[in-house]
Amino acid sequence: MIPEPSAYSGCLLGLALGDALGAPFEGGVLERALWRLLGSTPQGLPRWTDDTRMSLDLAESLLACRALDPDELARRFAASYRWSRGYGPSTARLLQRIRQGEDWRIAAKAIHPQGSYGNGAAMRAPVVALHCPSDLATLVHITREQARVTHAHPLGVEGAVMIAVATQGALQHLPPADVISTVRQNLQEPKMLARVELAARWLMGGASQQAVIVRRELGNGIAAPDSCATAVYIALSHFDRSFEDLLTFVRAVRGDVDTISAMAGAIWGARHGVCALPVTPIEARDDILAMAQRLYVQAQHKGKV
Ligand code: R7I
Ligand code: MG
Ligand code: MG
Repeated sequence: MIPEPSAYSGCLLGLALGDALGAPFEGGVLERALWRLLGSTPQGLPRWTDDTRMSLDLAESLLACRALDPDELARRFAASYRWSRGYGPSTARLLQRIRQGEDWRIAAKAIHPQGSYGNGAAMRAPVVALHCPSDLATLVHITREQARVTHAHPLGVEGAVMIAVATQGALQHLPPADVISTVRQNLQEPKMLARVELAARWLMGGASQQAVIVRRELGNGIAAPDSCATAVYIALSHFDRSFEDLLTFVRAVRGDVDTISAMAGAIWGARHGVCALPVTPIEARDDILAMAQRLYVQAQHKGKV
């Protein structure tokens, strides 16, 4: 089943809103001070960060190539890189190397021998679910391939799988228990499994956890194992609450607020659709909505052939 166009807009705008509205709260005192200088467009709108930039790059690449082309994607990521978007340190170095002509297969393992386990491949993974909204096996395959371009470490790849599968479940209106169980079935890394299993137990138990417990048990850092299960839990446990409540909760969890809000916001937006999101203006809001509709048209066309 191809979801409604509104789910597409909700997912991509939920990601960008989470990113732009979460970015002022990311990290410690220094990061926040820097974002006070960088965090507005010339028109005074909240700016988004690397999370949304890489998601739009992935969307543009999938639309242009009609499939995943890792070489084209690597070139696009590198061309879009701007330090002022707050990229992770290893990803910033990697993209500069690709821009200088290095093959991404070599660059991706030059900084960390197994590749990065940051959450940078997971934060853009909702776009893969929009490209592939109903076929789970293909979703997992494409998600892994797009992750390896910048985050070859098994934990970086598996974080992306977690977010893509959760987004597809939300697009398909699966109940939270089914979403988390499908996520669980597609993981192998013990570190990821342990956190998803805990999140599943919390969701089945029904009682909401406090932010301080979520931070301690599921994490709030920039490594994929410290933020992906956190985002999935927050999204699913807020399905019957508002998007604003979700953002407030992520702020209380602290840490990588832009990315946890972006990932949770995409899953929540996929489930509830664009009309449930705040009308807050952010950088390039209309372009994001137009991109979501192009992804919808492509998925609808693919579904018919
Ligand atoms: O994953 P990435 O692109 O982005 C992470 C965060 C997001 O919150 C963005 O919003 C942005 O704020 O940054 O960033 P990477 O630089 O690939 O990974 C993040 C960090 O994880 C690295 O800078 C390292 O400190 C650490 N890291 C590793 N450390 C040791 N060994 C990632 N992989 C390794 C590793 O293999
Ligand atoms: Mg960011
Ligand atoms: Mg971040």
